[in-house]
Amino acid sequence: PFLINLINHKDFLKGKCTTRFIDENKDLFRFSRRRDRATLIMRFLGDVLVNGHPLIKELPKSVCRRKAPVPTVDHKESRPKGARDMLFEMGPAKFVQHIRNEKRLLLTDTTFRDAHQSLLATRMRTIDMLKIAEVYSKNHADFFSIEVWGGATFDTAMRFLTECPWDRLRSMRKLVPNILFQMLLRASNGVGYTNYPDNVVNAFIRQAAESGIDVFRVFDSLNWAENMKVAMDAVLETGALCEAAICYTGDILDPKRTKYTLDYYVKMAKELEELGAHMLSIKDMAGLLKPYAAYELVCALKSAVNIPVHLHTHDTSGGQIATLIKAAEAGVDIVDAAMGPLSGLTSQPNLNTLVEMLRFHERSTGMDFKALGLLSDYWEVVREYYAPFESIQKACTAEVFHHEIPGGQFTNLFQQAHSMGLAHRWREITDVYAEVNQLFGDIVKVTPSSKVVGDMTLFLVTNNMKAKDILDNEKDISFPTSVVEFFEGRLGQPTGGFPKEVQYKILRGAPAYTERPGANLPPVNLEEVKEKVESCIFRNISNEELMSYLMYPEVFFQYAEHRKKYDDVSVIPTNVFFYGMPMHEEIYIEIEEGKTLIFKLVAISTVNEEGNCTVFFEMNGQPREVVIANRK
Ligand code: BTN
Ligand code: 3PY
Ligand code: ZN
Repeated sequence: PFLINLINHKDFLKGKCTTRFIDENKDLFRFSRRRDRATLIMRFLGDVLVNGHPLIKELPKSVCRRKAPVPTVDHKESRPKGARDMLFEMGPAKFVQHIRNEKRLLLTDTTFRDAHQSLLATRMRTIDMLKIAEVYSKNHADFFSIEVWGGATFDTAMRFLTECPWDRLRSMRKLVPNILFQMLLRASNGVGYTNYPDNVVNAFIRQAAESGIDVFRVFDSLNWAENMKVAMDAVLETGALCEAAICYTGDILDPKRTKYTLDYYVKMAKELEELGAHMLSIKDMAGLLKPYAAYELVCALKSAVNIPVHLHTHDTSGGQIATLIKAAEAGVDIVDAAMGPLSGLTSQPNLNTLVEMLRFHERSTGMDFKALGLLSDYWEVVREYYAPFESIQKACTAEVFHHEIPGGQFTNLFQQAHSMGLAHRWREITDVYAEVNQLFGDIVKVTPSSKVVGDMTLFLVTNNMKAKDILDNEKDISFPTSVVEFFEGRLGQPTGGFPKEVQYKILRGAPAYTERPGANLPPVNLEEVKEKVESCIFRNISNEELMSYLMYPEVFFQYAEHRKKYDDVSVIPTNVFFYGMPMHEEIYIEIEEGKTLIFKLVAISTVNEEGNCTVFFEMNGQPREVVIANRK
C-alpha cells in the first residue's frame, strides 16, 4: 500500500520529488482500506480485460451492455405488510393455519434460485438479484415467498462466481424484510453432495436462519424420512418454517408402477407431519407429475394432513402449467413458478401466465398483471448477461416421462454429453439413464442420488456398455465413486432397500451401512476447525465462512484466495465481470453502501518482453494503471 500511495501521489507523478519527499508527505502512510479495495478490484478488471474471465471460453456475438430496467418504487412509501410480517405476528402454528384458510392461490417466485439453476447453470450473480430486490419488497409483497438460496447456488456462488453466498443472503434480507425467504436444503446433505455429521447440519441450519432464511424446504434424495429428522428438528428449533418435501417420482396413474403409489406418498406425508413439519411440499424435481395425477395427489394429501401443501415442478415437458392449475383446483395452497423470462423448459412454469390463467377464477392470485410485466422486463435483460451459460436444449420434451431426469440435472447432463462428444448419442444416454435407474431399484432421483445415476450412465455410454453389463461377472468394472458410495449406504437407504445382486457386484461383497449415515459420522469440533482454517488463510473467519468451509473445504480455500487477491468482486456489474469493460465508457461500481467508484478504461498495452500488459484506467477521474501477466 505504501508503494501504491507513492506512485499515485500527485506530486510524485509530476516528478516533483526530492530525497525528503517521503518525510514531508505523511499522507503516504495513510492507507485507506477503500483505496485498497479499489486497487484490488481494478486488478480484477484488468485481469478480465487481458486474460478473459475463466468461465467464458468464447465471447458472445454481441455482449449485452444494456442496463436491465428497474421498475420505479416509491422510496418514501413504507413497505406493504408481507407474509414475513405475518409470520412474526402470528408465529408459525397460527401462520400456517392462516395460509390454509387463504382462498387465493399463493405463489413462490423461484427466479432467484431454481430458475437460473435450471436454465443458466446456476450462474446468476448477487448484484443482479440485489438490483431488483427493493422492487419485490415494495411492489410485490403479495408473494408467499421468494426462493433465494440453497440447492446448487451455494456451491456455484463460491466456486464459479467467487462470491460469498452468505453475503448474498444478508444483503437480500436487508432490502426485503417483508417477504418470506425460502431455501432448498438437502437434509443431511446440507447444500452439498454427501451426508454431513449431525452437528454440522445443525450448525449450518442455525446460521442460515440467523442470516435470513424463513422457510426451509427440506428433502432427502431417497425420500427417507428418518434421514430428514435431524435437519427438520434443527429447523424447528430456530423458529423458522419447516417445509418438509416429498420427492415425486414415477406416475401414480400408472397401474404397472407399484413402488411409488398414492398410498406411498400419503404415508410419507403423514410421517413428515408427525415429525413436526409446518408445511408439506410436493417436490416434483423432474416434472413428472401430470395434471390428473396432481389432482388426485393434492386431494389425498389435503385430506391426510392438516398443514398447507406447496407444489414445486419443472416444465421440462411443457405441460406443467396444467398441473399447477389442476393442483389449484384440488386445493393446493401454494405453488412455485418463475418469472416469464426465466421460466419454461427445465425451469418452473411461467408465473405471469399462471396468474392470468387463474384470473376471474375463485383461486385467482389477484396479482397485478402490469407490475409483473415490469419485473419481467428486468429479468429479460438480466438473462442476456448470461448468454454463454444458456442450455443448448431448445424445446420441451415428453421424453422426460421416460428418462425421469430432474430439471437441474437435465441441462447439466445434456451439456456434459455434448462436451464429451456424445451429443449424437443423447437418446442412448437417456435410455441408459432409465435402465440404470431400474437396475438400481427404481430410486428417487434428485441431488445427490440423481448424480449417482448420471455418473453411472455416462460411464456406461463412454465405455459402450449397457446397464445390464454391470452384472456381467466377466467384466471387472471400476465404478464411479458416487456409485460405490451410494451402494455403501452413504446417502441412506432407498425405498425397498438396495437390489442385492447389484450391490454385491459393486461393493465386491464388502458390507454396507444400513443405519442413517449421520449416525456413523463423528461430530466435528467446530472451534478446532475454525482455528485450523484461520491459520491456513491468515485471517479470522466468521461463523458463516466456517459453514462454507465445512460444506466445501477446497472450494472455500480457493474462494478465500481469490477474495484476498481481488477483494469482493460481487459488486462488479455482470457484463463487466464476465466480458470486461468497454473502452472509454464510465462504469459505476458501488464498493459499499454510498461509496461508488467510477472506472473508465483508457488503453491496454501490447504484451511486453516479460509477458505483461499494462491496463490504463481512470478511476474517479485520476489516471491509474495495473500491470497484468498475460496468461493466454
Ligand atoms: C442436479 O444435478 O440434480 C442439480 C444441479 C447441480 C448443479 C451443479 S453445481 C456444481 C456443478 N457445476 C455446474 O455448473 N452445475 C453442477
Ligand atoms: C438441488 O438440490 O439443487 C435441486 O434443485 C434438487 O431438485
Ligand atoms: Zn426444482
